Amino acid sequence: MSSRKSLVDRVWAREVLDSRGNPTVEVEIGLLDGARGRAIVPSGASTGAHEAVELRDGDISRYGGKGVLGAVANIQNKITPAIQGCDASNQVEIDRILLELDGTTNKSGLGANALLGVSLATAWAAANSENIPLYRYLNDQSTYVLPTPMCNLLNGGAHATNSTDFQEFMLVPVGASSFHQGIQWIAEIYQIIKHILSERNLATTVGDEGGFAPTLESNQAAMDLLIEAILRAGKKPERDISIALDPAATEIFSPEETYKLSRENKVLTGAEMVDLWAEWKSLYPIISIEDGLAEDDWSSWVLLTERLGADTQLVGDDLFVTNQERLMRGINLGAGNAILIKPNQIGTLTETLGAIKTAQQNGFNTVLSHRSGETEDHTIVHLAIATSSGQIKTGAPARGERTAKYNEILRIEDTLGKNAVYLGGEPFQIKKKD
Ligand code: 2PG
Ligand code: MG
Repeated sequence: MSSRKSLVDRVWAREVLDSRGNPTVEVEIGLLDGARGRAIVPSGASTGAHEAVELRDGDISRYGGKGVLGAVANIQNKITPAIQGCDASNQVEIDRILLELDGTTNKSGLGANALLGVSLATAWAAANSENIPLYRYLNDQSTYVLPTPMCNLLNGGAHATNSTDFQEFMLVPVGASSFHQGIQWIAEIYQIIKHILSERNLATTVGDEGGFAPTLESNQAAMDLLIEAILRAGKKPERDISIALDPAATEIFSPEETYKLSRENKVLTGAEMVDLWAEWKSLYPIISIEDGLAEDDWSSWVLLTERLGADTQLVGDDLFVTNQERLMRGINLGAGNAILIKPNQIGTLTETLGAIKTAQQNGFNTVLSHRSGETEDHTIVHLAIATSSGQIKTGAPARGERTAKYNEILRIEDTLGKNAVYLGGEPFQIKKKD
């Protein structure tokens, strides 16, 4: 609803800290009616080469070069004058202005971190101006699907040194009857894993996303540990809890176009990686594999989709980078059947919602996702609920920046009561091609 009151009055931009202790961009937008909206931009470690550019200062005298004062200055000096007086409830127009000001395809002009902070803070301000939650502002309906969580219990790869080659070993409470029951199951298993690790004299320290990061003898040992913990919790693998993986295979892809599993002293071709996933799928209740192959290894992705795509969710993260053009390429080639949605990979809310829509129209599943460097910002929860994505990936059921998301879903579940729907494993089902 457009009214004079929702015109942008003031913009504040500042440098704040993320969960890794690195600086990041926070933006607040104040409207003429006094409503305010705030957003903080997250940051990845295993970033894809095709992501929009995150502007860092590179001045090594501050934060080891990771400062974001340049992005903040771009907001203050270039973006603010251009959006002051614009209608915050016209998100498409605000984002169009941002893209025009940036003037590049990869957002290197002003920085995707500058653009996204403004874009999301605008949406929050507009929702707050109407006094409704963001998910309802974006999509007003009577019932909402709460996302089934993919919870990261064991961290490896770029998120924890001296652990597994593969980055994320996640559990999905597919058999729970509500979100709160699902998160309870996962939190209980989290404590059980800690207990098992202590029994074996393994480290109980955690990685970037709050999951444990023990030094295990092989990648497969992490799978066995998950199964043991599920069973000790009195739950049935597959019926109650399934496994989702994000090996982040781009990180182990070498210039020779092979995959290096350092932990096991193995080097695999793309086809051999596909064999490995097929073997794991036959041994474990795997419901979803994200980035099982590298970001530009399209032919192996097609092979994997042919082999496992009928009954396994194959999620493109680095492959698609929330980018509609790359997503369309995957849809046309038959590479993957789902997309990970990270707003900071693309830079504006309008483009993020566009990627979700394109995916949904083409029968691809959508998973809203955090980054490994996170904050208390919980915008992704609202995006997952507004778009009926049905899935969210937001780390361990521990550490404040991860629980900020889970707790927001718990709050919304409580508020919606009977109008909140939890679909368990259903959103992971693969849509049949006609
Ligand atoms: C991923 C993410 C989030 P990062 O690979 O999916 O889990 O990691 O933010 O480091 O890219
Ligand atoms: Mg990933």
